[in-house]
Amino acid sequence: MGKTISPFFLCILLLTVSIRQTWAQYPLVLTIETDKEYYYLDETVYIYGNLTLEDVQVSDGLIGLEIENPKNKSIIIRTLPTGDISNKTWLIEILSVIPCDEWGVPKNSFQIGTLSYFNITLKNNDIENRHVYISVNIFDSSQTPIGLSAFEAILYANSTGQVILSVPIPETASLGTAEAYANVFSLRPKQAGKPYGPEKSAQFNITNSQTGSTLQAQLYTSSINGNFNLSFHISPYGIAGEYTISASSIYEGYVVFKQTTFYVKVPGDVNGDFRVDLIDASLLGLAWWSTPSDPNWNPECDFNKDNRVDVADASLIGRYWGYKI
Ligand SMILES: [Ca+2]
Ligand SMILES: [Ca+2]
Repeated sequence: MGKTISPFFLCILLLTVSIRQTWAQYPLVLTIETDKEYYYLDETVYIYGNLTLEDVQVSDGLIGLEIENPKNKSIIIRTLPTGDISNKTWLIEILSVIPCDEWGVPKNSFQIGTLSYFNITLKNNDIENRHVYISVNIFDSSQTPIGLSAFEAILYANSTGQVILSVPIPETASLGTAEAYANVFSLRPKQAGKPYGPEKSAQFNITNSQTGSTLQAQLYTSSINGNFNLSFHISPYGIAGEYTISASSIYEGYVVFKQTTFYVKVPGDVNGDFRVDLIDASLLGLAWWSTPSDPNWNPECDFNKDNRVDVADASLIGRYWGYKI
């Protein structure tokens, strides 16, 4: 009598194969990218990504994002939705963020060179006490991140809490309508902390001593069907070098953490030593008036990326002359 495979055994075998296929990859996948590998100071960085659970777009997720400059200082902490999250309830909600003075009295404009304050009220909807990392991140009217402040605390179960965070407004901030984003995480995103709920924002004005301004800020965040994106401007007074983006998310009990980097160069720095000096000027001289088809073409001299090395590029050397880290 020949041996036959029992249907029961075959069934177990198939089950094992299918389980293996399902679990070959961690079910929650987060991608994060930038539109370019490197940027110059005073350019706009565009970050985008996607969240999927078992290959299906997650359209009601939250991504915690943190960006550190080359000196390991955080310049951005934000929470980005991956779609419409308006009907969801959250473990912890930010009820309000109100620009104010140091005593908590509402105030809607701050002078450059002074401290701005933000009164943040949170509510813990959970039956457990929660450790919270609360941050406020401000962007000026040119979408440049200009300040960040954070605070850690325990938020008791089923209760509300309030904190006033201060952020200095730098002298280099653009005047006009600025935006403050309040966020709440279990830990900071860099430490794989997860967003507890959506961010909340408030507008205020940045003025100089003489006059206010009525410029309107435009916000470039949007999300649809599992995708998220964020764009921001790198300050012309910013720091050149390698920036790190950390992104974290939690969805249906799965957690993900991802990091990527981008590079910021100084316009005028041809040889990439983070200084703008005579060496760069002489390299620009060698490539003068060239286009990509010329033998003396040097793309590193074309700072404004218009495929010609000319006065526009020379003026950027002039503008950043003497720059060093
Ligand atoms: Ca240089
Ligand atoms: Ca050029």
